[in-house]
Amino acid sequence: PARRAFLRGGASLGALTFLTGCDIIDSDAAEGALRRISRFNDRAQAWLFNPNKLAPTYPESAITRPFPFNGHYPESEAPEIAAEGYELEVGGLIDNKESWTLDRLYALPQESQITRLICVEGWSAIGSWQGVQLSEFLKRLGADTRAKYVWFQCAEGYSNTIDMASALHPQSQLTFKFDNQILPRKYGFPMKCRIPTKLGFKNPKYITAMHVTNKDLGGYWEDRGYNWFSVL
Ligand SMILES: Nc1nc2c(c(=O)[nH]1)N[C@H]1C(S)=C(S)[C@@H](COP(=O)(O)O)O[C@H]1N2
Ligand SMILES: [Mo]
Repeated sequence: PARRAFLRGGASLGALTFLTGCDIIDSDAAEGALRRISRFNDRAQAWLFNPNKLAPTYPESAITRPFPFNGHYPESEAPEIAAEGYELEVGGLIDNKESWTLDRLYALPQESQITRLICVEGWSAIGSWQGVQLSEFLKRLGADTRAKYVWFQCAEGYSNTIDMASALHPQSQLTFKFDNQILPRKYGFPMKCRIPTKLGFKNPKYITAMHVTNKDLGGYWEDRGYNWFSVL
């Protein structure tokens, strides 16, 4: 039974003690065991991830207003990026390494989604986002989609590494607008990546660079012990 509970993604304290042979309130040993279990969960979740399963979508009337801001700092300290001079740097395992100005990005075919953002801190909110499908953008870059990861660098030092299957998921979006308006500063101007199949912290805002890679370059919260895969 402990094993089954474990595979459902949540191990009880008792099960953890049973599995790891260490007292959970105690020590570095427990911390190390938790990290190993977390990595195990990441692998299990990657195997279980169904690239065709869609996140739920909602009507306009369900949009949360005002939509919350979140970051590891107060809203007043959110990066302020000037549209003029902004360029998205692209690199790694792609054919076309030319940077993207906002004009070029805005000219890409766009689609819309009304989905729920779920934060590990214990809140969720429904938002409306518009942008280009990440898979379509990767295609235009001539990306090697057999590569394992897509890595995002953000203006204030935040970062994320996303597995390629999730990057290619039909609802994963390079997002330029919130509620049909140019993305406001608090939601990540000029660009965020919306991945409704993943927790909020796997949705980078203020993106300045994107690389296709076979190397796991980690991320801000991942490096601090959060589950890497963080699927919903
Ligand atoms: N660049 C950057 N992106 C980020 C964060 C951040 O601190 N910096 N926080 C993440 C977290 S934890 C959440 S829940 C969402 C919040 O997005 P919102 O401000 O649009 O609600 O952004 C994610 N992306
Ligand atoms: Mo979050």
